[in-house]
Amino acid sequence: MSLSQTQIQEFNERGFIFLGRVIEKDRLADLQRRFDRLFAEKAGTVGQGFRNLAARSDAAEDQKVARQRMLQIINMWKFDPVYKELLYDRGLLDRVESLMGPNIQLFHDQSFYKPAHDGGIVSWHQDNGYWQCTPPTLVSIWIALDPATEENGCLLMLPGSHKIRYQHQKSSQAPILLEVDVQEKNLEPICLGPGEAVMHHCMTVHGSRQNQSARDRRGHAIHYMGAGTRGRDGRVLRDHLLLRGVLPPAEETPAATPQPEAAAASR
Ligand SMILES: O=C(O)CCC(=O)C(=O)O
Repeated sequence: MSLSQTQIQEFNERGFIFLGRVIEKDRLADLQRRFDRLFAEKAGTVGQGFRNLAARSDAAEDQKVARQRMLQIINMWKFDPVYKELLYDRGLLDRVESLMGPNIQLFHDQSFYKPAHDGGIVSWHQDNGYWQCTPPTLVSIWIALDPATEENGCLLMLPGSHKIRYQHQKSSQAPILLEVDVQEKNLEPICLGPGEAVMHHCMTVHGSRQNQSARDRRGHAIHYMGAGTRGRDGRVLRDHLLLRGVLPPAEETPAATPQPEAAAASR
């Protein structure tokens, strides 16, 4: 299902839009089961795409002693065929195509498990503050696998923030997360029902708070890029999965100037 002109306009103005329900009940139950199985398998391990973002760092000793849990599995699709199939979901890709055209690659996907009672935060950040892709036009679809509420640490977005390139600093959390100053009062809570989704621009400031409630908050994000997007080293990310359309021929993708990581990572 393509986006309407009104949705596209809203996305361009605010940097995100609510998509409503994108996953039907039976499929959702399957995704939840597979999510739980993978997180249970990886519990107590470190690495291979799994980590606790609430730990002080990615070092094994910090990961083991962390008091809170904001658990992440990067590249779920590599671990589970149903998550791989989801990458090619026609309804999701049609919406992405409305924003970035017919040639779409996967940047990566990831699942987030913020458990009841001790779920940790995700610092405010712009995704591309870390990814450093060119052009910075990637979009993400974040799908709720549980009700996502203010109590259990739903996503919060800063409307209009995708129009500004904020300076980031390394977070005191795992080094992969970046921090940016936000006026908290301007944040908009992204409350979703299970199977509902939000779509956001890679420059939209977002994050999430602790989960001290009695309900888990599970979510799954797919990050899409226009075919031919370049990574932080200026090279075209040719080896990423092509989800729809075609890759531009190599001769049509002249080298870009690498993004200066230090500039974006310092305040
Ligand atoms: O699930 C969260 O709380 C954070 C998700 C996030 O940062 C993202 O999908 O880009």
